[in-house]
Amino acid sequence: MLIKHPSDIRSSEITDQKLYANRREFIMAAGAAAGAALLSGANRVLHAAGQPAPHGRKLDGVIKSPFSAAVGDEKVNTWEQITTYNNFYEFGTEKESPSMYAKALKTEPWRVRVDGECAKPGDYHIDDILKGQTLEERVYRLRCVEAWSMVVPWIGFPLSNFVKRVEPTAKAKFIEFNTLADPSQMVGVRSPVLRWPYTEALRLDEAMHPLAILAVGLYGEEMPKQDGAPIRLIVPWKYGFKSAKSIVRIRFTERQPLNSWQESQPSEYGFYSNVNPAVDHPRWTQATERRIGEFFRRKTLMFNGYADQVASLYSGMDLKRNY
Ligand SMILES: Nc1nc2c(c(=O)[nH]1)N[C@H]1C(S)=C(S)[C@@H](COP(=O)(O)O)O[C@H]1N2
Ligand SMILES: [Mo]
Repeated sequence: MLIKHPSDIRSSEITDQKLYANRREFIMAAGAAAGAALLSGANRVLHAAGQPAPHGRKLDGVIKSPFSAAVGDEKVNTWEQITTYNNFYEFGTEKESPSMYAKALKTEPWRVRVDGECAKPGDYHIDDILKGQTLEERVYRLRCVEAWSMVVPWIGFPLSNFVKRVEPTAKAKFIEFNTLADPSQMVGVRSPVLRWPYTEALRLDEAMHPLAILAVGLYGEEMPKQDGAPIRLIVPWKYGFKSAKSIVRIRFTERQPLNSWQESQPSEYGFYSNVNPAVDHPRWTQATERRIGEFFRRKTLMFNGYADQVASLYSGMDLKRNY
């Protein structure tokens, strides 16, 4: 995320609405678009190694959730887009890297350690975590802090169900998530681009919100490795980096944890990281976004379009200060 990708620069230049103000400038814009098309063609050749995930096991008993985003004019992104354009720094910093290297991730057996301020700590096997949960398909917008976005048909269950089960104590105010950090399976962990293990956290009331889910699949199948198999967090009203992948530890704390991104660049990545078109990233605008697969930029929506459901969590808070 620290690296500005040529594709991002390009799309912001060619879709700047001001360029269309008069005919002369429109012609200039058309020229830029042609150049961009050539560039993206070259990119495709350079990154030909990016491979869509192989299809996995079908998940049974999945119901459609009423919490899905009303997609309307928004198309759900394709399997290929969702599994070749990823952020998963444990497998490298290029968008195609996870699709190339995540094959090495061993997802069975998988346990999640639960500890800290809760009455039922322990090592929970993934089958045990899933026992008794109804899996739901939730079509959510994913908005990356890098100003691109996707629409993904996740499959999962409310995070709150699992939190209730492990009984946080009265002292628990935050919940922290850690990703596996095994350099023998994850080539990216050999480079110090972030502090490993990848660490993200939520306030406990955010974690209890019905929109926050633990996801175990997408498009009706078990989670592709590049998307965070076998279990990951999805918090749709926050920038994508809050949604930690391949979770091996969940910890309840009294104090606010320090997230990996916040630690690496505190001026750029705060604790809350709510999607907010009014608060720019220091190096680029958050007012618009490029939906993967689309040409024109879209306006970014407050809380990524989930304001009606989540705004009350932040009433009375200054969201410019608490970015
Ligand atoms: N462990 C881990 N989780 C992570 C990341 C990462 O680098 N490592 N990247 C985050 C970012 S920046 C985004 S935008 C989303 C991307 O999810 P996707 O690749 O499934 O679209 O995953 C998030 N979760
Ligand atoms: Mo992101």
